[in-house]
Amino acid sequence: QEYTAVKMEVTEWGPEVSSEVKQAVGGKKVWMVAATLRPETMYGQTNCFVGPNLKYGLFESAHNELFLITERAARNMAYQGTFEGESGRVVKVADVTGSELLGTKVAPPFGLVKEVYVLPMEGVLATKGTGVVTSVPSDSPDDYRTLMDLRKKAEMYKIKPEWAAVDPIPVLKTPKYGDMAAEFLCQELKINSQRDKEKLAEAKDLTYKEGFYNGVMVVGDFKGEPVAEAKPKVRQQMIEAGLATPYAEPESEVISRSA
Ligand code: ZZB
Repeated sequence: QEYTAVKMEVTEWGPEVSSEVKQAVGGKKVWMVAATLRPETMYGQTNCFVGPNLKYGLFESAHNELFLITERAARNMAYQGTFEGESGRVVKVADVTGSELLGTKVAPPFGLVKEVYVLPMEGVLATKGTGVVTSVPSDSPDDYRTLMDLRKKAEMYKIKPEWAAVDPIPVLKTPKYGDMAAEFLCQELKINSQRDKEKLAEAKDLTYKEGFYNGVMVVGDFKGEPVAEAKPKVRQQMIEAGLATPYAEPESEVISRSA
């Protein structure tokens, strides 16, 4: 699976981030890096998700910068030429848990909203991507449902309501689902919680297919173009801007995950 790893610069730490982490960072630039299969939807980022119970680290990357991702992802990237230096070399400068990161502000690359907050998502898998997920609630049913859950029970999820205040942003339109596919399918399939895994998987599949085959961009440099054509172009622009990097998962893990 070839993902696009999108780099979201940390612009302000949340209230729970430890002084150890801040000290380890010093003045370095820190990127929270999210793996996505939908680079063309990055205009519609409204927040960033982490698993509150997952363990993350800050890892030395290129140009004296740090990547905030899972250790597993750092090991993979170290063999894919993402970091500077010898292949396979991983240097962790600090540990951080997902719950500590809530309320941290990041700058989503190509996002129409320039600064968004880190929020918790229950189903983030430690075994996929970087463990950091960028949220596009217009076109990802998981993201839409999670954002609505968080808005309903902000206190229970230990977030401030204003962190979840950005509404879904239309990015592309399709004949079947309009320009808010995720909301449409969550209503159509009566998906009432982020824990409704089976229906969410079905909604995700439908959204992927309809968007890819019948979607037309409604924002960005490729507005008016089919999604399938815009997808590689947006990806290339992000990579050239230094705001994304290709990321692949090892074959063995892909197989064991779907088995
Ligand atoms: C932005 C985005 C916009 C995504 C969208 C999807 C959609 P897949 O297909 O199963 O490989 N993701 C990435 N890492 C994780 C993780 N560790 N745990 C849970 N979810 C994760 O899934 C790839 C997608 O799952 C990624 O693409 C990411 O969300 C999420 F409009 O990034 B995506 C219809 C889907 N639309």
